[in-house]
Amino acid sequence: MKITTLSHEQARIEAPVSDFDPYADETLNNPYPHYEALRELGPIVYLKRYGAYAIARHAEIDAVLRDHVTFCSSAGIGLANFHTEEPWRKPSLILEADPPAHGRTRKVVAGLLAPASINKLRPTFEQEAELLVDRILEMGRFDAVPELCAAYPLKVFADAVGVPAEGREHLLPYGDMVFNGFGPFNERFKERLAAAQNSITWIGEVCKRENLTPDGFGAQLYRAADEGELAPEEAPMLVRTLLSAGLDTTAFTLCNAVLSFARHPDQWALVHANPSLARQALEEVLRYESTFHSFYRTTTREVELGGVLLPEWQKLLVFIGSANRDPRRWERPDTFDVTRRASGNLAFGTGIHGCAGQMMARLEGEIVLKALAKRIKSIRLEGEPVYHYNNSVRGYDSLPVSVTAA
Ligand code: OVV
Repeated sequence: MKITTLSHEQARIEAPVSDFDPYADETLNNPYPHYEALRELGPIVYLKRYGAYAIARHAEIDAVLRDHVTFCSSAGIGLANFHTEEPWRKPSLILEADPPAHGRTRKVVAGLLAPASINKLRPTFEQEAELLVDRILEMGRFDAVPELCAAYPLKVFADAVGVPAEGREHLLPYGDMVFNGFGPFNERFKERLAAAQNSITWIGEVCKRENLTPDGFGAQLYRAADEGELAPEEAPMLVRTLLSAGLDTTAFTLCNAVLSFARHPDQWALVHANPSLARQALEEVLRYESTFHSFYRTTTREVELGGVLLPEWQKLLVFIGSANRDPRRWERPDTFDVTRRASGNLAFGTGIHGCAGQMMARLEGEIVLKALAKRIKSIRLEGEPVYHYNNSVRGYDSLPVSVTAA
């Protein structure tokens, strides 16, 4: 093989240029054919509407996420570059930080959310899932978003953090704004930002020590500050991280699970027949209909990626929702198959920024799916799902369904 060194000029010419708009309603309605087209264009493409490069194949995404030195997070994981543009809120101390600063805060939050600590929540989480299943069976026909998918994390996760019951309606709109912020500053984001001012105020208040229950994750973060593991002003910021990242995501994951099973009754039959498949089935939901679809990294130096030379401080769009459908990595990627090995999917990212709450998310998902599997024979769609448009996460506002008891 002849080894050649690309000059800047050659390298730029070799990146296919695309007019693709990842944030158009039409794209979000069904992004998968668009992802396929992007993957086929090449290992990396240039999105001229946004002035950003994009990667949609599993291999490049995995490599980029593992190289946090070259592809940093401190410039923001949306399109805005925090070095040149003012962020809409103070940057997250974990998500929008690089080593060494990232390591210390990440360690404290990872400790809270480690399996040993969250497994203690299992009995409570199971009880809450049973109560919700009782209710939906009684209703028979209902909207799965408010009655199940949103209700569950709004109860169990918000309780676990220790926020008051009153005002929890602010949690999802706040997270919605945060996740819109992982795209461009478009009309969608501007509208939600304008509409969510009261939610921003509420979040600011509940992150304070005096507004948190004494036994939750929030209080534990303040105790970590008492012990010198965190600076005093870092504790409320990390409570904010839990409340930003932990509600919309799990609510939408449950939406994607319910819809996937309603559309694939043969797959539900397998989980119903064998509820111990719940955890593995959840993993396949995360692969097949990933919740978090896209975000950015920023280059810290000139670097070659997929044969293209990227300049320093270049925004790079990473489509993890596409990596999870890449035929280079998965057999029959567009088939929802709960019997497959879906581990290795990038739904929670990978590398040092891999989701710190992923074990919590899996615990919630597994418990809900298992509770449903044990008692519900069929899940039927009874009307058109109402999609919730967001710049980076996929979920629903309404899922009219009916269920029948086992
Ligand atoms: C992973 C994630 C999503 C949203 C917000 C944050 C993290 C945060 O750290 O605030």
